[in-house]
Amino acid sequence: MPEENRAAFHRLETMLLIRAYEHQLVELQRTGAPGTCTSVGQEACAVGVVEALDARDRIVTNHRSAGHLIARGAEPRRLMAEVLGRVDGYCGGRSGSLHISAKELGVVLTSTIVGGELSMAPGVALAQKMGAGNSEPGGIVAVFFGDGAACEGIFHEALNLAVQWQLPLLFVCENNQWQAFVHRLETMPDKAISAWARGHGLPVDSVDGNDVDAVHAAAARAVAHIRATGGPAFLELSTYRQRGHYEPDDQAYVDSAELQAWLQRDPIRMQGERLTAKGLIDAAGLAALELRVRETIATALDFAQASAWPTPDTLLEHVYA
Ligand SMILES: Cc1ncc(C[n+]2csc(CCOP(=O)(O)OP(=O)(O)O)c2C)c(N)n1
Repeated sequence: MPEENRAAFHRLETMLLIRAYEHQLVELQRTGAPGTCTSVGQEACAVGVVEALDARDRIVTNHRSAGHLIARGAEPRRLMAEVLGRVDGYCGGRSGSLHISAKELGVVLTSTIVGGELSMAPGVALAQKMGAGNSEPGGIVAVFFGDGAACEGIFHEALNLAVQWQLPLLFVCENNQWQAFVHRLETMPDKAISAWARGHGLPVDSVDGNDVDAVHAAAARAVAHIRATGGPAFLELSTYRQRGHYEPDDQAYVDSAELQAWLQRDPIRMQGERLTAKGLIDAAGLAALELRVRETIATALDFAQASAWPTPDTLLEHVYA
């Protein structure tokens, strides 16, 4: 199979895996497990961008991080163990879904403080540039944040610093149209995010965030620019948060016509249709792929539920003071 087709398949399977993982978390939450903020509908952003990074690179992410982690190669069973607070989780069960970090994957941190990721990413990028700490030569940093974070002052501070200090930093705004329970058009003019970024004098690309191939192509261009110049680049990915802000959320405030329109452009559906149109997959092939990811998630759940709770005598371990 040509490389291009293999990549297209891999993107579809990774998006399916992210979706199945998050749907499992939603189910778990209904039975009393800790709630999470899912990225359902935004999988193409995570998969397209993370695939353009390499092992030297670092990721700084936010409260919708499952896609970024899974696209980076995180094991769903260890993620699930983390969310359930078990010792086999990436942070020994101490972080839940909102504060995960995975050093072995180069995922430096998950910030649940909106804009917190933007305040820390320039520092991580400066370390990469200086060859400090655990950085690797030539490595860059990708920071993921939402349209709500783009309304905060730190957005401009981070962009200004990255441009002035020429930091190897890829800004990735997942514009999912929502800021918790507020539609973004109540807080900003349409098309504001890219315009604001452009004002800081760095390359800016606005892309259909539900088209995984388009996201990947734009991310690859941005990463190439950062590696060639050492300076930052910016991507705005237009997408849609299909589920609520967190679980459970009845989405009573959502315009159902808007939601339905975006569901027609679901990123997994679009990639499935693209592969089908190329004759690379059929309905049976899609069903087999879906079955495979469901089995992976079922095994992950068994693993997570069988994992032990941290014991009280470890309470003060990993505490920084
Ligand atoms: C500084 C701060 N203010 C408010 C909150 C509560 N909060 C959590 S997520 C969120 C919405 C963020 O919107 P956006 O940045 O667009 O990200 P999205 O949730 O859409 O992915 C808010 C207001 C917070 N965690 N941190």
